[in-house]
Amino acid sequence: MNKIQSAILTPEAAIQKRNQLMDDGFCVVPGILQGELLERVRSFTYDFLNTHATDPKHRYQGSDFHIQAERTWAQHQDPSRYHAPLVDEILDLPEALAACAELGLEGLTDTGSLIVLSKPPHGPALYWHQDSMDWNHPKSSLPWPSTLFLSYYLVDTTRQNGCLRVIPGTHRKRIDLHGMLPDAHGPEIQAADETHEAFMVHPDEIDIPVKAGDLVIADGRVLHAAWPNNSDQPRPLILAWWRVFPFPSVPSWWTGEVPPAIQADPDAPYERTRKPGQYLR
Ligand SMILES: O=C(O)CCC(=O)C(=O)O
Ligand SMILES: [Fe+2]
Repeated sequence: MNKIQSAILTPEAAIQKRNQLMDDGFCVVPGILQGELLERVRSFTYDFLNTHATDPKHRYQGSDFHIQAERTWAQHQDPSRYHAPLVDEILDLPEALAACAELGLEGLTDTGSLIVLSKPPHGPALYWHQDSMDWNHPKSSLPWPSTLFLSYYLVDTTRQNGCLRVIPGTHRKRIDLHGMLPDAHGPEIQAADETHEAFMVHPDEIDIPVKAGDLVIADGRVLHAAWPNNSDQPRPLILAWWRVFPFPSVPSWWTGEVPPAIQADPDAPYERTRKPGQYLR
């Protein structure tokens, strides 16, 4: 019998977090991955990282291993990827899905895999970037997200061991930094050294320190980075991409004016690009 999932957040907290996701581009739901499952995810991740060499081009991300859920592996075996049943468990985690439902994240669909990102002891900072590839699509101008990353850090994070940093609001508002950044995770930034502007300390940035197993939910459009790991311990995380509010749907809870961008032809083809254009004001 399925376990009945009780509420994760009070209704007030759920609205506060949803507003934060809309306004700032991220929010954190504490204590979602816990206990025995957190232990298993930790040992899976440490074993994986101990047995797979990281490519030096991923030194700023620490690593970039894509691990498919068993259910997608059965349909599509991509030789550049790995697979594990634990991925299905993480993507289906009832507490995470319940928290997202309480936030009102409608039409949420996983992409069938997750990414193991390490940050080894004394690993470098991660450069400023945003991960959206949909900047040619009018949905990129909408106040609500179309792509989210959901991550769990597997150790408590602080500025000392390389916590996440965010510049709130940059999922919808262009700032000076946007003009200085190469495409996320591309050859240009991978070849850069840490004097590049993408490693700057920005006056509007904030730290997002979390406890191991907290669920970090972020809009794929928001500018984010991570501090260097100045500790003697690794700072791994697992990150999964999700689609939400499939275009041209409007959140059921939306009370504002419906933006005209929603009228665009949902079937019109568009070229993927990581460069924000006319849809970022
Ligand atoms: O290392 C982190 O904290 C974030 C990783 C990230 O944003 C990325 O790899 O795109
Ligand atoms: Fe990222």
